[in-house]
Amino acid sequence: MSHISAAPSIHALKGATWKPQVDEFYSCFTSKDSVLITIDPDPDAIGAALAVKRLLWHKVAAVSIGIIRQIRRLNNLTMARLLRLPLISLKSLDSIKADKFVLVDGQPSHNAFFSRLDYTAVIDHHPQTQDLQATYCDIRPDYGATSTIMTQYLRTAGILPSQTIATALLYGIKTDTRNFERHTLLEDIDSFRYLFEFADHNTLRKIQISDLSLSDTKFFNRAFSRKHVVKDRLFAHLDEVPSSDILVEVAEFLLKIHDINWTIVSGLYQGNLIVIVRNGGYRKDAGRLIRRALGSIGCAGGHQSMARAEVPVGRLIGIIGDLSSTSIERFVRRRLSPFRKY
Ligand SMILES: [Mn+2]
Repeated sequence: MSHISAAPSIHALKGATWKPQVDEFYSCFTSKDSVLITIDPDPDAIGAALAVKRLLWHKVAAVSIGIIRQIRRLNNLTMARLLRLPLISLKSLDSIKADKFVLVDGQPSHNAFFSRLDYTAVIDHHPQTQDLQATYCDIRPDYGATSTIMTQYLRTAGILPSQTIATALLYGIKTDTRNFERHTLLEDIDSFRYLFEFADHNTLRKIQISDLSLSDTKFFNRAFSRKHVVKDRLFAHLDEVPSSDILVEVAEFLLKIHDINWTIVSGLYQGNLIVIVRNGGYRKDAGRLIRRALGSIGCAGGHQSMARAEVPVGRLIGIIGDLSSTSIERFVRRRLSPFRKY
């Protein structure tokens, strides 16, 4: 449920009222410390970690950012590459050489890796799930992003963000608030507005649109050549696909066609027929459509503008006889036809 807080404190928006927190945070470290910031690398965590690294720069002997898993999301890989992010893969606890640990955008209980470290500081915006042992804790569950909190720290410390840090923080806020469509405070918008002039918007745009791999393009080819339009609905069956994500990518892309109001893209994945439905959302209900069409033979559900169904191929063969492209295409088209009466 998205909401905008009605009454942020006026001081919070001036960006300089977090001095007690920032002073206390700094007091946890000495110039001899070697500090490791650990993150589960999503954009908000990465942005926040870069800000902590910047805050501690020249204040401690060494500070680095360790990621507890490989980055898989293509947007995030693009971010790490284009911004040349100094991220270290943490393979095992034994390989870690640091005296102090900082956790941002997460809590020790979120992950087995985190839970084994003694943190000096934890800064997060998820609801607190357990008593925290860290010397310094700043948990603000009402905030849309940890990057918002860290932007306030930088401003309070009088540090202007570099282009790299501003771009990462901005992307962190955009991602976690889903462009302010999701849980958002005025503080998030204020940090966003502050970072805006420091960020590299060309790089940010490339990061945001980079969600395809070269090998995905063959499924677009398939969709273009096999598309079948019935009234304002576009159908495309793509046969075996390497993940259901590609069906979503194709369905959302084809919705760009101005007079297509529904895209219905299907494929076979791990023994299931997956059907993805997207629509313009206005006075339509993709979830209801797909439940009526396929709910009786598989699991089907969704919201107004997006829905998905999975039908085990065993059941499908029982209904249509075989798994040829033509049979499946016809089956999906018949079930989701605009002329079908329910
Ligand atoms: Mn977050």
